[in-house]
Amino acid sequence: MAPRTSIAEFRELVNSSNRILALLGAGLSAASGLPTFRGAGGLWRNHEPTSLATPEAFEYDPALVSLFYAWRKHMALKAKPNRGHYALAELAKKKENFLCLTQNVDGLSSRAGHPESKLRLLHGSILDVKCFNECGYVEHNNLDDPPCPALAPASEDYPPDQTLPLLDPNIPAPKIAVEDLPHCPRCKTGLLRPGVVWFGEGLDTLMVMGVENWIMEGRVDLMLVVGTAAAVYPAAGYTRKAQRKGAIVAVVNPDPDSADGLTDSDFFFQGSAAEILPQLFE
Ligand code: BJW
Repeated sequence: MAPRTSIAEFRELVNSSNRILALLGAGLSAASGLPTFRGAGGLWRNHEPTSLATPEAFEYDPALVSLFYAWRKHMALKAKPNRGHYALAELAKKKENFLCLTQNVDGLSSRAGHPESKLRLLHGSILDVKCFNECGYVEHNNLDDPPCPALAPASEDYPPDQTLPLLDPNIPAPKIAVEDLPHCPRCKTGLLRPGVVWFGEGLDTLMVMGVENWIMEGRVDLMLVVGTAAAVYPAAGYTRKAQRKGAIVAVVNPDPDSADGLTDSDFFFQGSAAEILPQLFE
């Protein structure tokens, strides 16, 4: 059966829902000017963004991966939450039994005022910094932009009609010596890396247990899936789990074919999350 598209019907469902789970992805922040990973977000220089999001990539070329994340951090700090972030934050304040799982590391949901107790940062935060050698050093909410002088090319601002040289794949990436990258102040030997979850790394165990418990401990009335290709696990699997607990699933995405695993959603709202979410929760 084709998914329903009636906003009026959906608003009634939101009002009558007791427990609501939301899964957010990069598409939510697209209207804030932050690129997505797959599809229209495109390449970073000539790299697939996901190919830089691995410990192996960092080990192989720490300067390139550090530049990528320094640029992403600069963009996240410059960006402003959009109407979609604010609409979700308001819904979270209104609904007692609301849990929001964001795959985004940009901090925009928090900056929109989303209650922290109802927000789980599945893939960490780009503002956190930790030791790549796993000596245990972690720093939260580091706002250094650029993170060190050698990474300054990632924090340059260019007029919108010009391409930042760093982003032009025809211009060689700046040569940065490993010694000039930020090092761990505790063990002194490890490089500092962003506090995000790369492919092949586990998510925070306690957080995952908390999320699974929340889903299992009662009927989920409504599951919102916003701006994600739902291609990365364990995040992508939460929709099925919620469905098995009775959830009605609603997807917000401009591309109806983007999320292969979500073709059997109950509601589908085609368009930008920044435009659609405020209409859904009015
Ligand atoms: C709009 C829009 C607008 C555009 N409005 N929408 C089970 C099966 C198979 C594999 C695995 C499995 N379990 C684990 C794995 C391995 C792996 C995995 O999932 N691989 C898949 C590729 C299959 N998972 C892991 O490694 C995870 N770790 C783990 O499970 O540990 C245990 C374990 C390890 C190994 C094996 C087995 C178990 C960790 C995953 C970490 C993902 N990390 C990244 C980088 C984070 C840091 C950073 O930001 O750089 O997370 S990768 C990247 O993908 C990032 C994102 O959060 C994530 C999801 O992307 P998202 O948000 O969906 O973005 P896009 O770009 O894909 O989609 C954007 C969407 O928006 C599109 O649909 C657009 O149409 C839409 N859109 N404009 C609304 N205006």
